[in-house]
Amino acid sequence: MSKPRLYSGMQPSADSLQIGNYIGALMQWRDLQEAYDAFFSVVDLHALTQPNDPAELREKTRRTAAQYIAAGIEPSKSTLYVQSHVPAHAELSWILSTITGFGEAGRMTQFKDKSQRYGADATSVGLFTYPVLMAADILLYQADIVPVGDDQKQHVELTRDLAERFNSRYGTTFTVPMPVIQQDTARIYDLQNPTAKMSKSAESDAGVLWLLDDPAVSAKKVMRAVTDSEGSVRYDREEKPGVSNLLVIYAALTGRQIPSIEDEYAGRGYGDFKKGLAEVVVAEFGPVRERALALLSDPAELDRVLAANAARAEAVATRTLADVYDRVGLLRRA
Ligand code: AQP
Repeated sequence: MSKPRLYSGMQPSADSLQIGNYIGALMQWRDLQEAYDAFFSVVDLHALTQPNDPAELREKTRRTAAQYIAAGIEPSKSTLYVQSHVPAHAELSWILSTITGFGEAGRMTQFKDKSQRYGADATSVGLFTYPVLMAADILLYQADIVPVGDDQKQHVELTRDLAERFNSRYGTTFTVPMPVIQQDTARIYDLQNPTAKMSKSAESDAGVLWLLDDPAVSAKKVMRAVTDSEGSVRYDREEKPGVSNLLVIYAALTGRQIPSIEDEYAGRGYGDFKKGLAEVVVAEFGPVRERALALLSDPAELDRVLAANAARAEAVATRTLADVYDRVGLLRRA
């Protein structure tokens, strides 16, 4: 029996991914790729909704793909490709935009937040239609599940609505996907501002643990992480956001339960705890960083892997798109 399908992706919006991307997404993807026919995309078309230097965007795209592989996504097992290599994404996005209500798209909270942040002049139509492109990404592959962060849940809901609308108007064409929302315990916060989500686009570098940071730099950032004056290693998201965040990172990277880590560091200061965590972080990311840098030292080979994977993705995507074109009444090219 064929495996159920999974689709997910990340934007190439920085030179390096951050540890939140790793714990919140890549670690799950790595596990899920065994049981699912998984499609993992570097969503470069989405990244165009923010200003980019063209040469840098190309480089960030390669670097993001290299980090997927370095983190354990296997291009021979999963389909790991660059979104713009498969033109059907943009094509299906257009068709779906014709069945998306203007008001419906306007209700997306991420658009409201981002457009407010950028201001009217820097807000593009592309940012407005971003969720429709995301729906196309998912529906092209007939994905059964879409692992995403909480902030993307509304976009997957829109995807489901569009799939159901299309299916009822034109006959069953799309699989209606289920979102798989990451656990709250997989959410990582900024080390310097532990009530804000750690993010690739954070204003300050000090609170972000980059996957490609030099291990000594990562260790230093852990040692300087904001904690509190209580001095006890105890999980309490409300009262002790800094220490709780460090505990979550520790637990996620070691596979241990938080109470067992609290026990280990009971009666010992934050210095010891941070030192322990710094060792865990360096042990986990040192090898990932080395693998990523090795892959990036041979861009031609990396591009070849991405091209082969894009061909696999395209074979699935063009089938869906041809069906969609037929159903909506576009005349086939003779
Ligand atoms: N802090 C985080 N904790 C847990 N998971 C996180 N993810 C991102 N930050 C954290 C997960 O990583 C994936 C990346 O998705 P994305 O690149 O499309 O954008 P994002 O969610 O907006 O991630 P960033 O790092 O904050 O990027 P920028 O700054 O470019 O917006 C998603 O699965 C997300 O849940």
